[in-house]
Amino acid sequence: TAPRFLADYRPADFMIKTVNLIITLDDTCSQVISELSIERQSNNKQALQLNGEHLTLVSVVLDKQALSKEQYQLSDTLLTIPATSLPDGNKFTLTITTEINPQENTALEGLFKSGEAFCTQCEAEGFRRITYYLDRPDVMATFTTKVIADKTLYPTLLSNGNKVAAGDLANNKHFVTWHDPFPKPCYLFALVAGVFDLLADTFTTASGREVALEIFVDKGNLAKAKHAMVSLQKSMAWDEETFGLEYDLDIYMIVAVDFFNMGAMENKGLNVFNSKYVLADSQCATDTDYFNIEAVIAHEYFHNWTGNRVTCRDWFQLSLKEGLTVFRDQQFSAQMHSSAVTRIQNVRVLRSQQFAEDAGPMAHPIRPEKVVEMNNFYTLTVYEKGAEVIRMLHTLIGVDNFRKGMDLYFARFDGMAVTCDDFINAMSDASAKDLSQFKLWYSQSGTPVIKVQESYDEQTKLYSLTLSQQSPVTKSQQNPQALHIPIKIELISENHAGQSELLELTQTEQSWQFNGFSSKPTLAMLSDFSAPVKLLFQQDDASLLTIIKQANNSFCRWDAGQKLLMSYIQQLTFDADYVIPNELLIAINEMLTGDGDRAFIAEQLLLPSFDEAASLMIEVDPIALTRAITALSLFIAQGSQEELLASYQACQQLDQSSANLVANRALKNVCLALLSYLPEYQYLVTQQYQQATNNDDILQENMTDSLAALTCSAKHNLVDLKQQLQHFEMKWLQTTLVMDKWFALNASVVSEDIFSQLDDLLMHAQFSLKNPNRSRSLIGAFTMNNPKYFHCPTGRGYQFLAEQIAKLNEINPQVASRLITPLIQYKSFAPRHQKLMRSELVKLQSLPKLSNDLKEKLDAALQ
Ligand code: BAL
Ligand code: ZN
Repeated sequence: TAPRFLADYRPADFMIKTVNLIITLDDTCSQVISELSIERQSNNKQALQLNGEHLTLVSVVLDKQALSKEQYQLSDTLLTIPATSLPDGNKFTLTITTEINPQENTALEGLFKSGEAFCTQCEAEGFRRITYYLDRPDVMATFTTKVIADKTLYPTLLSNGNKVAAGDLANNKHFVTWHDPFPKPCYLFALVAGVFDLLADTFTTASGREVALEIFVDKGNLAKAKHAMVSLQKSMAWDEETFGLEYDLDIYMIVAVDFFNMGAMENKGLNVFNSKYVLADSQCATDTDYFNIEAVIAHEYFHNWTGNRVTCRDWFQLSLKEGLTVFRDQQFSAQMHSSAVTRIQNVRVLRSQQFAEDAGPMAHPIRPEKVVEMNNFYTLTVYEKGAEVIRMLHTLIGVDNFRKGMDLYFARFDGMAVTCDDFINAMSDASAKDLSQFKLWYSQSGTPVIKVQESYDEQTKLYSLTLSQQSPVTKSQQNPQALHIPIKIELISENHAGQSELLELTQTEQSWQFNGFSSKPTLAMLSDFSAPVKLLFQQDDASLLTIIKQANNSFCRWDAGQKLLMSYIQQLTFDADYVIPNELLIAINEMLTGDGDRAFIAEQLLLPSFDEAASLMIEVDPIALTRAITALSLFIAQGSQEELLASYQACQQLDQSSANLVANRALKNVCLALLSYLPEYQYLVTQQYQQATNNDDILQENMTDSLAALTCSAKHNLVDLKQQLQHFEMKWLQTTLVMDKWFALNASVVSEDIFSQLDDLLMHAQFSLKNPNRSRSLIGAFTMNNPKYFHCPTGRGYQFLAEQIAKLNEINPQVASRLITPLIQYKSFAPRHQKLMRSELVKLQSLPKLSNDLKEKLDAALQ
């Protein structure tokens, strides 16, 4: 497929005003009758070109007259009705009948089967697999959908909007008709049919309307939907309080399914969710699962305004809705939990994965300019960096102006499909801030590097700070411009307790002076991580230790610790005999024996991951890096063992509110992870596993603790590991989401025989490449959590990944294309590894039936 360019955007020649769908469900031959009322937009007599893929066309009827085959043209991707076949008037009705095979749809785009249920995924371009349509987000229509299916097999029939009719039909069939009064693009269309348990509740909006809330889950899972329901109610209240945004339909439905490419989908009034982001109880879900469920429920709910009421003009504008909605869900999570810890976790994701993406062959601005396969652009850049761009805007104009800007955005654009520029203009008008330079964040890719130089004049007591910025030069970005970057800093000195400043860096190089320091202050850069940048700033250990102890900003305190740890990892990578200074242990012991927030201390003790470290290094030697991280962990474990043990035990004994329980578990399990490097403490792992997974009192069982113990067992390949994994498997064999964790654990075992284990796992009765969660839990977990063997010097890890991608290419191109990420980023590794990774990519490039998704990435990686 040829690339599409942002610069080529043209408004549609035709609009679709209403869509009447009658969908009769059948496993292998579902019938779709689509009646479209169409309006020509200009007097130019253009042909009508409708998108359609994997469809069998049965008939085309124009204003009640059947068209003969000579009156239209059909290709694999388009139904074209030439101007000569269209009526003279500007309005007409087109009725198209098609047939589709949901059972064979393993790509999980359009209408497909998830287990026994039918469901849909239309974003970005899946609706064209349901019927011929103008499949673009700026074509917005009101939908009425009649779903017909067998009454016994599919008692629940759902679509967008409100239920307007239902009844029985012949042959044990029944129907339900749904009407959505809000015009929407077809990517927000949804249909679900199946047998479900229903958790029902209500929410009363600020203006007093009662909204029915319905969560549909597989039979037997009702109790596991409660957390999702409470999360939804919290999200609805938060959006009213924070942005004055109320829900607009009478009903909000969520359906949890097991086969889903994404995390969830914000279809109007009918969200479809990966069951991973709905189902939880303390026995089978971790604290992280609970957190993520709340965040994803919030994210999809927030889309109702930022995405659905105001949507994207074209897919290049994806960050308009995604960056903004991620920012909104991050703010929500920060208010529901510790804002410091939430921010730290956001930044970890950004620095470990988005920075790597922005430095790799698929680097793109948050508003891409060229796309081959849109599904390849649901990226960390569009989402996470997109959210950072919104956050910078929030920092630059302030919370009150941001709210005014949001109000203006909705006042101007409600019910419309708009652009990122429209959003920024609303923010600029509302705040009277010139954001023209800020807009460059939308068109430049790569992580900017900020060089920091400071000086202090003993005579004048003047402290000077010079910052210079450089965005990367790439083939598609020859001449990057200076960006508008909010830099929040803190100056720590004896006579100034953390003086905070917001600097606006707009030039390539810029200086600031600060008066009145009796001695050189210590600079804490990027409070709250105020911009998604890398710093080039050599700060000595003493300064970092000062920041750890004295900075007001908790992010800066955490970040200084990470910098210290990172500098030791780097030194150890070059020199395995490097002697780590004891000051590190003193700082760690102070944290452990102090009375700080336990969740925060847990973050401080968590070493930079392999990916985080790698994204900050050049030509990473993965073997040396894994060794360095192990050496540093061992050093801390040995040097702080008494304090770690004391903290571990103290956390276990505390029994307070549930927020504290989560923090206690976080700290306890970081301590366990470090202690488990020492053989004399490995009994704790066995003990914890027993208590958390095999307890006489079932209420004491806890998945966070169980998984933490198993992770230690897998990392050190402990003697009990095999038995634990077997026990865990038997216990959870019937619980799909927990079995995903089991597959992930198996893939993470650091053991010589991992490759034969992986082969066995692929053959496991419960493994299937057709289920995206399963594929990710085995293949994704191996590549992400097992760097030692993924990067093993023989290249076998790379080969394993490439073999699975080759199979997935034909089963589910979207999943294949996600999983290939670590291979295409080969240029960040040492030449020996680059060569091995590259050779796998070359082999993949010659696959027969190579999907667009993979082809786009392979072409970029190998050019
Ligand atoms: N719109 C795709 C799923 C999400 O970002 O919510
Ligand atoms: Zn989203």
